[in-house]
Amino acid sequence: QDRVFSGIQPSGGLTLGNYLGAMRRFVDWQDRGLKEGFETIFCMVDLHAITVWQDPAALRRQTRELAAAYIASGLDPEKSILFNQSQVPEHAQLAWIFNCVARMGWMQRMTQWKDKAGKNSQNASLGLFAYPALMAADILIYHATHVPVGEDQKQHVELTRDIAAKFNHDYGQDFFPLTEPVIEGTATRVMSLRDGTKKMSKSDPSDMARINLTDDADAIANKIRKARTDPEALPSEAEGLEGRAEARNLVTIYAALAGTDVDSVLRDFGGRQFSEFKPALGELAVEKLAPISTRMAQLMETPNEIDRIIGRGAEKAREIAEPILKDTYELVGMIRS
Ligand code: AQP
Repeated sequence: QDRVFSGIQPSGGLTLGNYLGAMRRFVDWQDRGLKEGFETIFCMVDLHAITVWQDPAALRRQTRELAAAYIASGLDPEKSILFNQSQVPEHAQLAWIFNCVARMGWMQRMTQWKDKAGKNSQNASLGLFAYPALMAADILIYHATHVPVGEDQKQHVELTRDIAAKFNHDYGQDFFPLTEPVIEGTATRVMSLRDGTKKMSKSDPSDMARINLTDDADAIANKIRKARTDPEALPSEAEGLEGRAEARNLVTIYAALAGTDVDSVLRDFGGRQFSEFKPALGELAVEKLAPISTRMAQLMETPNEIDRIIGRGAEKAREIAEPILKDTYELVGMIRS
């Protein structure tokens, strides 16, 4: 039986990268799940967010904002399970077991660890190092079979398979599924507007590097106008984007927002200068994002209602997670009485 799980960290304002690479695709999965009869589970991973410092008041606000963004993007709490990670304690409980299954060397190879800990890794939190084991627990506590993610999370989902395989081997049972990362769509890696070789990220120190889901029309248009580009006109075929990371990024964003592909965008804009393309992209981005930010703002006016929705989601999630944790403890040899 298929089951889909994914999550996003409430670690700051959401970006266009989170929307195109993750959220928008979660909605497609929700609809597919309804048609084909499988469950879809989406989470605000607050335990992951605190692997780097989060101000408590900001974390609360960002968690509610992420819930609002999920709903505003089209996730329906009646159709998908929508909840907050720390409200389902089974995630952390299974993560401990996985901390004992996963090997130090596996974690050390993770590029996210290397990028985020940087040269000063002695000062990074232990939680940041163990991040992928908690992520494996998020997925496997539901026996999820498919995890839609952006390109950057592929390595972590592959590690989830390694953890599942080692657990199954060590305890002699085919217990956890070998989950598939699902990386599909036009914009699986949206890049920074200031540097086409860096991922667009909510924690980038420069706000001009990203489009936030809460940016207003002027801010969106301004950021796109100021986005770094080269002086050439747009090519008429995709091969012409080779070695032009910034140009490729803007064309890819256009294609993803318009629901088309890069070739078709270049058919329309090939030979045109950025001075023509950028305003068109700005207009399209505002058209697609404004309804989401408006709906988010409405939802944020009633935080108690958001809390009620995610509390109900957590109850539903626990109904699945509890028995799986119980069986896991059983396999490991822990007494439950
Ligand atoms: N730039 C991106 N392009 C495509 N997909 C992206 N995702 C993130 N950035 C891009 C996808 O969004 C989902 C949630 O990511 P996350 O917030 O849990 O963690 P992250 O990947 O570390 O995202 P950020 O924005 O870079 O957060 P910070 O700055 O806090 O680390 C994932 O599916 C991810 O692939």
